[in-house]
Amino acid sequence: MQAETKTVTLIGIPLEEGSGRGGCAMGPAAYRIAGIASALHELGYAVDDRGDLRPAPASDLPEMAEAKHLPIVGAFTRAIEAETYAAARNGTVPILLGGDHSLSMGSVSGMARHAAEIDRPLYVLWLDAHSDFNAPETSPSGNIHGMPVAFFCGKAEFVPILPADRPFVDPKHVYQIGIRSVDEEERRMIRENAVNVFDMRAVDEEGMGSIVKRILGDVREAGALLHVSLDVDFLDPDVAPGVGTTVPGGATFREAHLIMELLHDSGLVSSLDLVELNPFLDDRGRSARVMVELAASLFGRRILDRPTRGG
Ligand code: Z70
Ligand code: MN
Ligand code: MN
Ligand code: MN
Repeated sequence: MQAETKTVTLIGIPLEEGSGRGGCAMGPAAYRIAGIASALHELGYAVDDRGDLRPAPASDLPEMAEAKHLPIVGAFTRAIEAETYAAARNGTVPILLGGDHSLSMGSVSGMARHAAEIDRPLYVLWLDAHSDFNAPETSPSGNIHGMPVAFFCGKAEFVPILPADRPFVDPKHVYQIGIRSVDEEERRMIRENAVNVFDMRAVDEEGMGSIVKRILGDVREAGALLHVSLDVDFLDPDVAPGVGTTVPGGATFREAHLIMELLHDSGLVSSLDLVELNPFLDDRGRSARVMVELAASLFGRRILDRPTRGG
């Protein structure tokens, strides 16, 4: 069945400056203590832990009130883009251990560069309470973690962070589930750009399984790579309290596990972000452990064997 051992590359991102508060920088340490490497190793993967990226602030990027801590976030974007691209190009699955959600400006851009080189589209599954489609001009907070989707779709014009010829993700290839907090201008942006948004009402009316199977059908048909970005606040605060912006009415433990199991069965996932964990706000490591459990499900931990497509 498995011809060779698949490698996952862990990349720690101690970044919190995109979020407007302290704590997310402790995320990578919490994931390691919660046993992310051993969980993946037990599932049969070779685990290459690259440690934590710690780039110096970029001296060519200005401080901006509309995009706070741009020299730091921009330096991380560049380092993450390069590291994610290299990991994927080497045939491994990059897993970004965040860190706030601004890290996805780098991870998704790195995957977009890899996908373009192998001539395949990149699709993105965004599991979050928020759409994160603000631009510096529309953001009510100036926090860059509310902007990564607009950035990697080429819709948030900053001063140049990455090379001008970088490939963008088509917003029509972005699928968002769990959405329940969107700013006014942001709502207009996601509509204008035709982002595929499944808000909590859609989840309640249609069911998580049906939505995810439909999305995976689109990805398979397109022959695309699939990047998954999991924000802790996708989950209900009762399940995962360790996050700066808790929004009531989130995904249940069971809904989140179902997504991960369907993703694993699909064999389509090329890369993963685990973001917004704030260990300072967590309840004795509970949210860190839930996130590690979800990652393990995505990489094949299961209750019982089931026949899978092509399996
Ligand atoms: C708001 C903003 C956000 C995450 C909060 C919030 C964005 N839309 N994203 N928590 N992960 O400030 O742009
Ligand atoms: Mn987010
Ligand atoms: Mn969020
Ligand atoms: Mn298309």
